Amino acid sequence: MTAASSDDGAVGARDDAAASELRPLSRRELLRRGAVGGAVVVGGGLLAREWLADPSVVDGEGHLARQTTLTTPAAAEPAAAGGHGGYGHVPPAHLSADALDAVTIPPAFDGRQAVTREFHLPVTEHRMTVADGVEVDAWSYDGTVPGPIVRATEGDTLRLHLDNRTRRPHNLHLHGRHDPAMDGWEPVPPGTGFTYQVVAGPVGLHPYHCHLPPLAEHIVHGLYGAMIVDPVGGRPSAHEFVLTLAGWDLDADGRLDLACWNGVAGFFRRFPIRVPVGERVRLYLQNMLEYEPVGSFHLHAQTFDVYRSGTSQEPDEHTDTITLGQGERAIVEFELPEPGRYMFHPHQHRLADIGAMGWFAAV
Ligand SMILES: [Cu+2]
Repeated sequence: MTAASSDDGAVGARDDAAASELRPLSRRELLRRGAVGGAVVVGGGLLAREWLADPSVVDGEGHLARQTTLTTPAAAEPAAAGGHGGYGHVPPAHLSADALDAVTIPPAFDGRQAVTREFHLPVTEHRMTVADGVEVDAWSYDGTVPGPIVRATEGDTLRLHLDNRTRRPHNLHLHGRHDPAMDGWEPVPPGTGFTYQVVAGPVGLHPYHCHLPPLAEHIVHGLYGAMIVDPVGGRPSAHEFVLTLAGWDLDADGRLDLACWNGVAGFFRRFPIRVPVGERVRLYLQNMLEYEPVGSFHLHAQTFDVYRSGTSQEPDEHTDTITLGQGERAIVEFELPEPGRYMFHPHQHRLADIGAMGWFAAV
């Protein structure tokens, strides 16, 4: 993975625009990138009802017939509170719609099995802009918060190379099943490294995170990520996204000041996640909140299948809200049958109010 720091220290905005111009955009990329550079800008005076019903128009080829920016118009938001709008903070103004793609869209299942997969996870400390006008001292794996999405097929050998480039000890603890000698609770001193080698399993979604005491301090600074372990042969085709719920404690008082899906407050409120109408969507959800005993994911206007921890391929329940304790995770699947915007947020509404509210746009 490439370190993803931009000039001002914002993380997640990968500088690969030039490379992306050299290859045709996939349908998925088209849907995502259509959110920027549109020819028709949604005016600030558009009524909320019109805005909700008109995410954009896509022709039969999947091309955007009428490019429309999906940035949220102020008029479609509830009354502003504290200058931040009704749902907490807004993302940094310089971030584009694809700024979090690297930590949101997982690498595609590649069909390989019984192979060795290597991931390089340097730990660094740096400034990161996590809401409009809000910078934090972030500690990260490979320059992004959350860290890189690790993906493997059950039974693969995973080699995770930790390189501690900071002035304090860190490490990498994997959830899931593995040799206890590779559990990652032992400190990796500053300036040194360690390679964790495990056999990927069981099938599911498993977080990884730093396990240096005090754990809450290390996690709330950004040292966490997601590991997807696919069954041999993969899961049925779907549009896949990883959403990690976590937060930032700006004044070190043991209480979150910002809550985020994938590190940046309000990002998916500004830039809805675009999915095709009627096609299967699979979310890999995990709760890496500190200082909050519980989080959840609630989807408006549609219900979904829940696969708790992703360890079974038969759904555990069908609902519109799933509650996740710290470290818990789930895979959820749904289709959005009608064009429009579908809100999502934790049902702990303080978390939505401080930045963890977002939208899906079915187009
Ligand atoms: Cu740490």
